[in-house]
Amino acid sequence: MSVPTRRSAVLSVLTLIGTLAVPIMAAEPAFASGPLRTHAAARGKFIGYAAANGPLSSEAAYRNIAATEFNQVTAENAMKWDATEPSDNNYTFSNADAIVSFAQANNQAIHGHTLVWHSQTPSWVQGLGASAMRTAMQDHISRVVGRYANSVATWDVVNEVFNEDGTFRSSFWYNTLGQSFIADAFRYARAADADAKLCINDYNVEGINAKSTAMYNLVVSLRNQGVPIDCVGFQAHLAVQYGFPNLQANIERFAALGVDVRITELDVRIPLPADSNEITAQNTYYRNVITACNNVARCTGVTIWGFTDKHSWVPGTFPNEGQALIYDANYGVKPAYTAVHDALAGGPPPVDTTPPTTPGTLTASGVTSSSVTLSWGASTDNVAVTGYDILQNGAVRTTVSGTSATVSGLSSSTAYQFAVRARDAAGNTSANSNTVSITTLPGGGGGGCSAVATVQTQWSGGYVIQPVTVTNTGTSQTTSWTVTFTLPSGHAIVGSWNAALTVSGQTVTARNMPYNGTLGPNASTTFGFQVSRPTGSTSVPSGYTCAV
Ligand code: 9MR
Repeated sequence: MSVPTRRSAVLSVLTLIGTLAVPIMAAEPAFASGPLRTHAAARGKFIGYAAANGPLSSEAAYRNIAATEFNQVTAENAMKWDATEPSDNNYTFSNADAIVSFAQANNQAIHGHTLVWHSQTPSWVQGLGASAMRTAMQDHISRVVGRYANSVATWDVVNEVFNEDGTFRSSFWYNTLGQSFIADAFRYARAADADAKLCINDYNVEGINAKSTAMYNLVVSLRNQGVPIDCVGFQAHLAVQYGFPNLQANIERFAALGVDVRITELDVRIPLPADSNEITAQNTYYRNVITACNNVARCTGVTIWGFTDKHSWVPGTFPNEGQALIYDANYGVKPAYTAVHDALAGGPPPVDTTPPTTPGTLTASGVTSSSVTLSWGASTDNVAVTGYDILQNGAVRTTVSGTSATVSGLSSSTAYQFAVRARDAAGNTSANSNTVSITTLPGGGGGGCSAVATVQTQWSGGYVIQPVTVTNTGTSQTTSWTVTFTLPSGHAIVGSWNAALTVSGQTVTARNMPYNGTLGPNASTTFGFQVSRPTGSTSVPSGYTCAV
């Protein structure tokens, strides 16, 4: 028989037993057909449209698409000042209410557009002195935001306050009240609805440029003053002839400030007549906008400014340009629809660069001469924790899915340091946990075992020894064991079970079978055998010894 060396024993038990072995899978993106809103929702985003009251009330095709494809709505005009308060303290909400009702019936989030803007604001406001203008602004915001406090989730509080060079627009607001009208508008809106997300919105701020940098600096300044601003809106009225902005980088820099980013008024116009290259470019622009928003967690979604070329503001503002939306004038889907759909449905999943949180306190227990049990607190992740790396003396020993593990195969009387870190599916790893230091127990007694034999039955010509109980009395796991005993003269082994017996002179050697050689500390197994003996003999074997 060969007693295994420590090295072979160590190698044979070089296993790690993870507990709670239930990996958490990240959600797959939605796929294939299905309306836009299904795919956007699967990403936790909105896909919205700007609602026009005319077709909403009179065209079934418009209503069907609006209800089916979108999970968010912005009133294209119905919540603006000229629509809601055309004369002082004379409020008219019928068009706004119609859009709110339709949205609620179709489970759509409602974005309020817009409270304070230089355009579409009645002349009675524009002619007020500073004090009266501030009061009118406060009254208007209080009344409109208050009315929709339970239905409108997000507001464009101020709209288009910058010039292209980043200076403030010389609007009647700015000229009468100075820059402070912006902070005041946000404070009045917060007072009217503590929960709504409050945004600043503008055009030509999609890329990184002087205007968007002015907006960025204003957001920083407002937040430093404690002004309640939660989000920025990039209108994204794009045109294929002007090139695509560096949108994602710009979204990312705003997101890093801790504000949400919305694409609020997307359309992509084309000089008419459109050629195939321009249509291809339009598709790419739509896809790029959706993808940029997909890629940044704080980009909450994209609203398309309308959805059908039948009802678009573009031809009325830009002569000889148009076809800017994703449905044609007959409500047929255009390639741009497919571009939006596929970017929402089948585009790459969001790039995850957020590491899991650091695991909770790591503790060690159950130290033996060759193993230790480690336990730690679970980490969390913006997507999912997929596993924990166990670091042994600074190097990754293995990765397990649970929050405890037994590390085996250690050398006796040896100092080790362990730490753990969490990882996610994107390969981000958390900071390391605290380090625990342990020293394994001495290995001298690591290989001990005992054998206790019982005479089950005997008769004049023989006997049965059952069980012989083999117990691991050491501190490490066995891989084999051998029991020897002395057979009285004239006795012969007739048969055996659960061990392989060989006889040499009067010495019998019983070795484990392939299936019962492995015994953890304190674990037992049994074997038995039958012996014949000369008539008249009453003796039985003696001198049982066990070795591993
Ligand atoms: O689409 C809107 C159009 O019907 C109105 O006539 C126009 C009046 O100013 O406003 C359009 O919407 C604008 C939005 O409110 C703010 N950003 C620019 C949009 C297009 O002009």
